[in-house]
Amino acid sequence: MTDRRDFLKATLLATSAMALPRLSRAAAAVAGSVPGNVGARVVSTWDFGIPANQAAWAVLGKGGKPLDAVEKGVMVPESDLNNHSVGRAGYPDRDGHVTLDASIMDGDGRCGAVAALEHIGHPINVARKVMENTPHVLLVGDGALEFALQQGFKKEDLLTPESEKAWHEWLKQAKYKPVANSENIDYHRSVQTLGLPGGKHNHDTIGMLAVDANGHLAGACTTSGMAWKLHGRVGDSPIIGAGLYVDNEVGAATSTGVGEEVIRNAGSFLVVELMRHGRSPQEACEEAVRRIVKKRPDAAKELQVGFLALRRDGECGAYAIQKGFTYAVCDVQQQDRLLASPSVYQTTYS
Ligand code: SD4
Repeated sequence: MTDRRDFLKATLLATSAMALPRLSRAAAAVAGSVPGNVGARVVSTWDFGIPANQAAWAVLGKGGKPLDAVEKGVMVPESDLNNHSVGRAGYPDRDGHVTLDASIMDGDGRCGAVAALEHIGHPINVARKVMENTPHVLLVGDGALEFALQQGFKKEDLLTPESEKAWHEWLKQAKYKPVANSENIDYHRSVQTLGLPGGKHNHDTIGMLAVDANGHLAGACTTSGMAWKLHGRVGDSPIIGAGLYVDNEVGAATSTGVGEEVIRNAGSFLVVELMRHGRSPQEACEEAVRRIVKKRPDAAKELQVGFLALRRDGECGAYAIQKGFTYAVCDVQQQDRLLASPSVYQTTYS
């Protein structure tokens, strides 16, 4: 047991999120919405959204395009986990493959995505190339890799020795059980709460939404998906309308948590449509979460899904099934704001 604990500790210390600034989780006040009309704004899921927002702000704050801003922004957690990167630090699927999902969308309807992509550290860049250089929206698996290599991306081995060891540990029990809020748990390297490998560590999805002063929007979402998933499993993050949806007429939404629940409900599209019909960003997120809970009430008690929405006037809102979902807000007034989303249940999982 001690060995295992030491191993986990070593693994955790070796992996990526250490490179990002540590944030005081106590600093996050509960707030479901933040008023708009402050000019450009960028919002992201989880605590690691703060440094990601700041990278996006370096583009957006200077009058750059929201699409460029979100691409640059989400590369921060991708890079951080590579040197650490999403891929390198991300745990593999149950067969030992690190497979990445990502999507990007402009408010004018252009979008691109990759799913189950192996060996490329910045899947968001490949998603953008799919959008710009192909007539398609989504490329998967070997085809996505082939395309990336044709576009000049370099093939990397994304499975670190630490991740490989963790995978071997997991194989001893081989139990798949997603754990709520593991994104922030992993980010803060909370060794005690991680416990045994075998169903945790589903970390590091970032969903980011940006709006410029003219109400032009864009969004990006990138993840290594759920650890220990079946080989070939694809979550919500690369599915336009599930993990991400953006429409300049209304606003944008993104999601994090157990992707299957989001896909079942076309979550991000639903949030945007609810805003189109007059709900505020927070009300829209609340309704989307409620639908997920209503569909599978028993399962919902233990799983996490969080939505984040940004209306074209800059107002943003968030809601989650479980307590513990946080989101970061960045605008001209403040670039490192972190808020705790309200939730259906109040149990703390982190
Ligand atoms: C997925 N929604 O693959 C992602 C996982 C996630 O933070 O959000 N992790 O289902």
